[in-house]
Amino acid sequence: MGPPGRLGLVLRFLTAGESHGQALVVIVEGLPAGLPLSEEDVQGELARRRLGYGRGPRMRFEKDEVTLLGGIRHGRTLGSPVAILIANTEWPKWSEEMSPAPGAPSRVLTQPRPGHADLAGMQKYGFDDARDVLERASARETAARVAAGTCAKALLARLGVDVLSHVVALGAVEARSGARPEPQDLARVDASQLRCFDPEVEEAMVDEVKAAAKVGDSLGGEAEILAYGVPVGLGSHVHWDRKLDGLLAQALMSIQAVKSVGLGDGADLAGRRGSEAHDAIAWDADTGTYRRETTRAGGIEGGMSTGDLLVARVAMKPLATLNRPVLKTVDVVSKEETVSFKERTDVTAVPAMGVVAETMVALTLAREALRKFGGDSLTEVVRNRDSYVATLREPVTEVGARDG
Ligand code: EPS
Repeated sequence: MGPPGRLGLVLRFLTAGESHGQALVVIVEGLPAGLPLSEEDVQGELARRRLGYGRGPRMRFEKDEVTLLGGIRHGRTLGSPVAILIANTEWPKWSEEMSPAPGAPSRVLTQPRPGHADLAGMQKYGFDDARDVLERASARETAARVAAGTCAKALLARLGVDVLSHVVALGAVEARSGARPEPQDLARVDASQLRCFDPEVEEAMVDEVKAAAKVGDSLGGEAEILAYGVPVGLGSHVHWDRKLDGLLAQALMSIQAVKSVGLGDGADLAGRRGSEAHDAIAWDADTGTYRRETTRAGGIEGGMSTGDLLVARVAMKPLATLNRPVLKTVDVVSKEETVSFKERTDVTAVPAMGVVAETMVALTLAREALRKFGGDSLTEVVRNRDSYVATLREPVTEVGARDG
């Protein structure tokens, strides 16, 4: 993960596996030693990714069976790469169609589905079977990302950073109050059928899903990702590829079906006057720190975290697979016009996308935190962080008396 070359090496992860293959695998490299991490932690995050009214039946029978393969001993990381396996419980049904052994599939998919990777992938890689593309392009891959994100969240928790998300728009229904959950509200958000913080809006969203399901249609929406406790100074203004906003945008845009990412008030800022578009700086004499009074910039200025609440808003398009034959396509063999159709799919996956977006934000923040506070053990990382934070604190009683 991250830009290639030197910058990507601090904390990186690599996933492998196909949607209906035997398993997904992820290797996370760069975690310090001594970080508490358990199979239950990973299971817990994976279960959160399966949440949400409007998911297809596969979410009920596809259990994510986790095995920690390497890098962890007696509940703590060793500083070596962490390898996690997520078995696909659907594998027995697919073992022949997806077999790695030489042979041929029983059925070749020659009708690429619009809105998916199918056609461009077939052309680019020279495949005549859309399955050779769609199995890897599938959002099933995000289960492996979430497993990696569990490691990042565990590290961030030790640094006092909490990342959470909530659904703020689904189809035509939007939460307009601006109310934001805090870390202690996460269980309540996860208990909501659509991971929505406002119960009234949640009800309208459920109706929206029911209405779309009835006519075999799908829905997109938006999730807001919040990171509490981010220290000032992650990312940097000195190079384009070190800017935290740029790194977050890339990480979030890489999520399947995501079409836009905004930080703070995002695209809304473009239509405002400058006097209404920025966050005033205030001095907090009680804590001896600066703070912003609003979150318009989303906690990032000049590519660096400001130490205030980090806010990202991520928009997902409606899933391109529909339970209704309306999207036109062409058979790549006969060149005849046909329609894309599937009998089993999700109506919406926006609640799950929010959890995946948390993951991508957590991995980005953990990587940038390690770049700034890096050490071989968790103790060393925390010590580096503490000494940095101590240098930021100014004497609270002698305002104006500090000399360089
Ligand atoms: C997906 C289509 C559905 C989802 C799947 C992603 O699978 P299927 O076509 O087998 O019913 O259930 O998501 C997952 C399996 C998951 O774990 O998120 C797609 O086309 O991306």
